[in-house]
Amino acid sequence: MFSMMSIRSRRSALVAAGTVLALTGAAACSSSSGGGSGSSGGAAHKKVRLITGVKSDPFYITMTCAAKTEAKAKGMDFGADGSAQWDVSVQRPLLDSVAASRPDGLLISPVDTSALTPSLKQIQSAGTKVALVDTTVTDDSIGITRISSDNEKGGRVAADALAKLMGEKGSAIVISVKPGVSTTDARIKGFTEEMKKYPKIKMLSTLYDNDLPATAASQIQSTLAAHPDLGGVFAGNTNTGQGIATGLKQAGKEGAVKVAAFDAEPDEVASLKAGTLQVLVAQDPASIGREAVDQLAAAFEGKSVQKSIGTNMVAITKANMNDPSVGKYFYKSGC
Ligand code: T6T
Repeated sequence: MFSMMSIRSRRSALVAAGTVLALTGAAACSSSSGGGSGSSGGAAHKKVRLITGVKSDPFYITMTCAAKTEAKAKGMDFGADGSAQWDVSVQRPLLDSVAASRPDGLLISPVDTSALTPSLKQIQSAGTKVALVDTTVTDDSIGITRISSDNEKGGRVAADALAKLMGEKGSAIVISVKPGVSTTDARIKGFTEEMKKYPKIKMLSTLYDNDLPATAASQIQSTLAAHPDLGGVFAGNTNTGQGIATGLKQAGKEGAVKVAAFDAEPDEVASLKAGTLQVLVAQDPASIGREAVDQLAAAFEGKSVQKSIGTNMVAITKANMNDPSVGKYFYKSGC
């Protein structure tokens, strides 16, 4: 259960409502849409493409479903695709092929903060309006809008929740995707900084699983073998959360080792219900997709565009998971 508290940051507010902690997204600033792809008129019939980080990932499936519905309502010619795995060498050819089709707008979750920037600069200078959704790139000149959760804040929420579950003592570890992913890097930053408030919790070195559940499963088992006092784990995203749940089950440590995991895809929700995972920091991928389409439409219509938008997150536990206001944050596996 979470006590009432309110924490405000530049882009979002963490407001507790009963047992549900909600991060309220907010528009940080707006700028004129400026030039464009040379295409005139409104949003109708504009060619818009979405490239997600991993096509089979329920976070991105939920985002795609919402973006598709919003684009259809605005009469856009919308298409979506995604990498088969979290890898620049897989996403780059996808980006280059979409670029060759000269879309009016592109929504993309770049799988690296810099490797794809040359391709993104090229597509943007050819006139395509780019919206960065979920992940971003370091180069601020990319993207007329950037829409994501406040991932650093979400990492802090996970740290406070996990510390309380651990009785504020023992060893803990972070397992995440790979360095150079803007979202999960921010989560780790927030988590590790917040954990410094709990001096009796010893943080072990962060491990990376390349977004492979099987790797996360074996990593948690080898960590348990080396550190029998392991009391807590922070899982940086869905596949990591799934893998850690599997590894704890295989080690017979369900519930003994507390886990705070990012996201709320079906397997994670099932593990929360089973008591293998204890906290899910759920994002709002549907709003990310919807807002991105709306910002592209505004740009096509020559209206002002919000340069960055923070979307909601909610900390979900077994105690509040049946609350309808929380259930709407569970991710989909299809639409
Ligand atoms: O956590 C999400 C997303 O925010 C992150 O950028 C990559 O992993 C997910 O898609 C979940 O697998």
